[in-house]
Amino acid sequence: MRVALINPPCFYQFEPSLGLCYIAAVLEKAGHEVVIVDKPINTVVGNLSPATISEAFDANFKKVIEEVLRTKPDLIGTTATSHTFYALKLLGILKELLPEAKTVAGGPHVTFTADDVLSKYGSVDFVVRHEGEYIMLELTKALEQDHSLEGIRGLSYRRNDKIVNNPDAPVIEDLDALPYPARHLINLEEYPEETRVTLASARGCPHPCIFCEMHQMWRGYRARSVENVLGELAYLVQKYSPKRISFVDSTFVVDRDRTVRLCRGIREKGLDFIWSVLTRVDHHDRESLQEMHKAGCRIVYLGVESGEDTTLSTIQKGITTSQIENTVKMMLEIGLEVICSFVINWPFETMERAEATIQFAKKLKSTGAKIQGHMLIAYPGTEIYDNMEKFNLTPKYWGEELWKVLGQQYLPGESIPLLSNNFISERQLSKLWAEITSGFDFWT
Ligand code: B12
Ligand code: SF4
Repeated sequence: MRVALINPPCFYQFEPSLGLCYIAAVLEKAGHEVVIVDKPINTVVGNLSPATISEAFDANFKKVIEEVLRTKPDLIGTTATSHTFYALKLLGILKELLPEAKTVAGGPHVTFTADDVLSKYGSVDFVVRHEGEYIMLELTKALEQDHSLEGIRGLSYRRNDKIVNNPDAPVIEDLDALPYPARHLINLEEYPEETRVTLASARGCPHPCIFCEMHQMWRGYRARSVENVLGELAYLVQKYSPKRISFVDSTFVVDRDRTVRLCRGIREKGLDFIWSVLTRVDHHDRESLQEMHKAGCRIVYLGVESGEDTTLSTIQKGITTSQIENTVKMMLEIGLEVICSFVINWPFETMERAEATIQFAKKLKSTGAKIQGHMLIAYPGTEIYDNMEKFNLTPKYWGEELWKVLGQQYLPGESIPLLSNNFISERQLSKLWAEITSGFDFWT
């Protein structure tokens, strides 16, 4: 079967989609002909005018359509986050041009909104929930052999105008059994040199933060074996000589001893490359951080979220401000570049409390850390999204309108608070946003 997998153009697209590469690898292994249609907008947002970025977006949108038409696929798939929900419109356009082709959407947004997607977008035939590899394998088989879709767990579809959500598929326990992602289907040269090579050493997260859908999306935490990860790293170093490899694990250090084994393995194998991780402030100690540094880790993105212990507890982050300060200090002493990510406008946050977070962020900045600031967004699949009232949050936009606004969010100057809480007025939110954009290093 001929399959086209689309990574929709987006304003914030400096890494390729590993998810599509994984699906493509599994399908190719089963003998399918796969293309990944990927037209990244290679811009650093903020450096170009909104008009230039919009032009690039429109042009790449057209290029995607043209390439899919050239491919003449039997099945067209797209990945969709809440920010690239417009990918479903793209499927609509393609379905008109290629009416025989079946269409499927997957990814973190549609996993939790399958009913909505299928009821509002007649051009989407299937939604794949959670991990897509084996579900897509079953779907292609069923379509080729004209088999029933009933037994395909993890699949949502329409039958006689009714939406059917088959039971969830089991999680992929043995991640080592998956082939390496089919990066050869992507033109990595179109991505910035530092961020074009990515790797996932694990899936999911064991923590219950109320604003994050990672534990729901991946249903727990599963790691690949150290040997399997080292094998992929050796392959990547040999094939791409990457300037840097970005680990995209939701939270890199969950098992400190595994991290140390991985780091020692990198050195024993003589794998010479710089790498970055996303992680938390706990699960580390000086020795494990030193091992990371010795093995080439140079950049650490830390989910810090708030400068207030009460908020950290409300959002179930499971860390404290003193842990944050100690870990950041230790990381900076070891020579790591530390980028601390904060969120403003938490449930129950008052103006004073938000200001306290901003002061805390500035204090960390004065020690040498870089600061990233975000306004709270409630993503489907999170506890916050499911319990707006309980958390005293009022969405400014909802449903389709919200996804539309999110899709435009990376146009310079377009970022705006999307939720208000009972304790901070709109005017105060604008003030906070101004403080973030003027005082922090990065903001979205
Ligand atoms: C690397 C990364 C990026 C990269 C690359 C994005 C990409 N296209 O993969 C960059 C830097 C560009 C990026 C940007 C952003 N990201 Co980001 N990113 C990640 C991260 C850390 C890893 C993604 C990954 O490779 N995962 C591993 C692969 C195997 O999983 P996957 O891509 O989800 O794919 C699997 C399934 O989703 C499914 N699937 C996915 N697509 C499809 C398509 C089909 C047809 C099928 C059948 C199945 C399927 O099957 C795949 C294989 O199992 C995730 C968190 C995470 N750990 O997943 C956040 C995450 C995806 N990002 C997120 C966000 C919010 C953003 C940004 C808005 C930036 C920001 N402020 O944080 C932008 C928006 C960009 C966009 N295109 O929407 C959110 C999305 C939430 C949501 N509901 O939309 C996530 C989930 C983080 C979080 N916890 O909130 N991101
Ligand atoms: S915010 Fe980080 S630690 Fe919390 S659930 Fe998400 S990935 Fe895990």
